[in-house]
Amino acid sequence: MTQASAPSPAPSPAKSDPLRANSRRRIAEQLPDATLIKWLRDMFLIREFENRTAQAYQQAKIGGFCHLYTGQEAVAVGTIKALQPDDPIVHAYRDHGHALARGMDPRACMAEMFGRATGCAKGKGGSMHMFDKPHWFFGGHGIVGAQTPLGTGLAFAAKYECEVLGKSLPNPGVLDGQPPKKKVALAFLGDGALNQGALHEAMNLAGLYSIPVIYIVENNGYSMGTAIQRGTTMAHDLMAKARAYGIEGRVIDAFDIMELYDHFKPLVDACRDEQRPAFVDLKTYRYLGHSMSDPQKYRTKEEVDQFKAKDSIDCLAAYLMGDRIDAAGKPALSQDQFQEMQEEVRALVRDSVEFAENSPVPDPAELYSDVFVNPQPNLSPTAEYVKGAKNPLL
Ligand SMILES: Cc1ncc(C[n+]2csc(CCOP(=O)(O)OP(=O)(O)O)c2C)c(N)n1
Ligand SMILES: [Mg+2]
Repeated sequence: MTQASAPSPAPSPAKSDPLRANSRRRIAEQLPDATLIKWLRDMFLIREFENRTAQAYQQAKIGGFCHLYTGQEAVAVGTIKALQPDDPIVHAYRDHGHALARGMDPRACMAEMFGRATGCAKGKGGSMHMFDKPHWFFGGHGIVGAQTPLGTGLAFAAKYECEVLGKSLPNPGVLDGQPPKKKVALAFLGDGALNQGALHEAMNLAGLYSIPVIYIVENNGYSMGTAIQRGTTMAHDLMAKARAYGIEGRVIDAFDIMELYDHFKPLVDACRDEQRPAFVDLKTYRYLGHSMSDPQKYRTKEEVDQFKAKDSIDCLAAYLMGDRIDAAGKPALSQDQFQEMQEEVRALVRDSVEFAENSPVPDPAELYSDVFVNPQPNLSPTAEYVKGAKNPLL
């Protein structure tokens, strides 16, 4: 069988790069200790949350599909911290980390996985459907690539509010009632979504109408068990796909959160300012299987270990406790402070599990609420909508 794309090597761990030193120097100058310490804490929260999720899954307390984010934490934290709090975000199904990085209460996130009424989607979505409107987090989507047109639509809506409605109405914010302003939407996708038609239709419109959406490819090298170069053309130069739609972007090493932020933040600012799209190929890696059941025959333990040696959390912790020192030689973070941080996070995650366990399951009457198609109108609180009397869309 022939392949159209040039052969591309298996994913390789980030090489030491002189540019990284420049990134660190810029970030060190721009950002205070407290900000970097918060990044570390947020990445550690995701790691710990996923550990406890795995445990609860093995104990059959969580059911359904469940995909852990362990290893990719720097992507969610480093990109989302570059946003304004009301910039919209959409994601695929490996979404717990993004929800937490965006500020979702860990209790609501864990309870959702436990299928409890206190979950962020009232326990009806589960692991793949985290949703948090106050934080402008619009899912959590299970169909590969399906979220990318939604992200494009959210960006289009924000641009339309700002450029069209904003000129004619005094306070027209449709989604939040706030005066419109320039926004950027993030549409996260996996490398496996690169070949979905939905993505290409969305990118075409984004290029055509200059829509301020950033397509973030979390390129962890695999789509389930298929290595990227086996299933995707131009795997060695994904930017070619964006260039075809007139969209600019860049490749960023996403193992080092400081380097990621250093390159990503200016891109967000430019897309906001110029109201235009972008596309980024973020090199990352997942440490665990695709989902909870994955024998991982498609890769070796040595390959995984090579990436673990570049762990984002270890790297930032080492920087804060070693390299980043003040004039008196004191590190930005002491061993004791790091210990305290870990204990605080562990307690928070334990609390989220207890909260989920002690929460009620959804009322059966909820079964047909908040759904588009109601096969049982007589059993549903939305019955009147279905009969047409109160349908807000008619
Ligand atoms: C349209 C569609 N096709 C197939 C699937 C089955 N599926 C679920 S996850 C997945 C792999 C996606 O990999 P990638 O986008 O790289 O994300 P990652 O799991 O690496 O985060 C596939 C094929 C699906 N959910 N939707
Ligand atoms: Mg992937």
